[in-house]
Amino acid sequence: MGEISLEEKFQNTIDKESKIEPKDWMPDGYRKNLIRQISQHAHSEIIGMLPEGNWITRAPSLMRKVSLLAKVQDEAGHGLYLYSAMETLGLSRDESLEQLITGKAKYSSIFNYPTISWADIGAIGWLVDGAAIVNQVALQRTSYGPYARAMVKICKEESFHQRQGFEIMTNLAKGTKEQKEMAQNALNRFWWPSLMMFGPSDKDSTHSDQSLKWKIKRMTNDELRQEFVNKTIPQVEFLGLTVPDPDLKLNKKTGQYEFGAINWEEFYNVIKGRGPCNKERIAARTKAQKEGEWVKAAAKAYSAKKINRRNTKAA
Ligand code: BYC
Repeated sequence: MGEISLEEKFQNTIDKESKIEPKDWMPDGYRKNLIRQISQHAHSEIIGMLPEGNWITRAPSLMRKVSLLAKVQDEAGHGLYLYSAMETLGLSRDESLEQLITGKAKYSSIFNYPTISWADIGAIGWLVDGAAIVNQVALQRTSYGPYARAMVKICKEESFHQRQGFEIMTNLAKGTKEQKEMAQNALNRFWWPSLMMFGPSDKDSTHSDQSLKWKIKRMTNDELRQEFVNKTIPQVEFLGLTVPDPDLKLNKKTGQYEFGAINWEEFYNVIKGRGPCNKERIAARTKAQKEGEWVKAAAKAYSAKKINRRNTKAA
């Protein structure tokens, strides 16, 4: 039997559901595609802190403030796990953050929408974290070890966020007439953007075929989107709310909810930087990076000093 190539060996490892680890040989395209996806995922986590952070000082009670603060901190933690996973592939955190503020790297479209009422915080926890979980549960089986392991921890925390958001929505939906209207209004604005989080339809997705072959992605964009709709509509009904989709219906034969056409023009506008809050989000990140520079410099100088001291002692 002849020798198999590195590429074949790599694909065999993936086909038998073993993980690829940082020091393993991998094709350049696999590395690049993973850096792209993981860094965009990390950027989404930290940009995702902005619309929610907007409500920390205005949360309606101390309990709500504490839980929102904890959620936003969790998102920062998710960013850190993901940047660490990305760094094992050779791109530094600084380079990656530079790509975020220059627009070279994307982040999730959903965070370019404003949070204009308290109900939006409920809707984000319920729908946005809900959509993120559907995707991330599948990504726990992604072929790259550090990414898969980060996902396990992230999924646990996102499930808690989703429950927290649903509880806010339940209180509002079962509250006064004005509160119910606020909940319905948030659902109206966040429903379609949540469906867009899963990316373009399968026929227009550029990376899916290769990512599925390499098991970077385990399900297609449309499969994940359908799963999210199937899971979420019974929750909408429980809340006594309605989704802004006149075409939504349950197909009794397949058990799947069929939904109306997504406005792809809106999606592409948002991911090209023309959404309602793109400029504001990048400006906030740029400011944070500039103003936080001294903290990074101080931390680096401190750790260099510690290493020096350790080396001097050892000598
Ligand atoms: N927004 O070939 P495709 C969270 C881009 S949740 C912006 O299908 P792929 C959080 C795509 O990057 C959200 N851009 O791409 C939750 C590509 O452009 P490039 C984060 C999008 O990668 C609560 C082009 O469109 N989750 O963090 O195979 C609180 C063609 O698309 C979007 C993840 O990132 C979008 N929605 O599939 C706080 C999960 N969709 O790169 C935080 C990991 C597509 O060629 N990522 N594009 O310039 C994934 O699973 C996949 O990357 C996606 C897209 C399913 C999102």
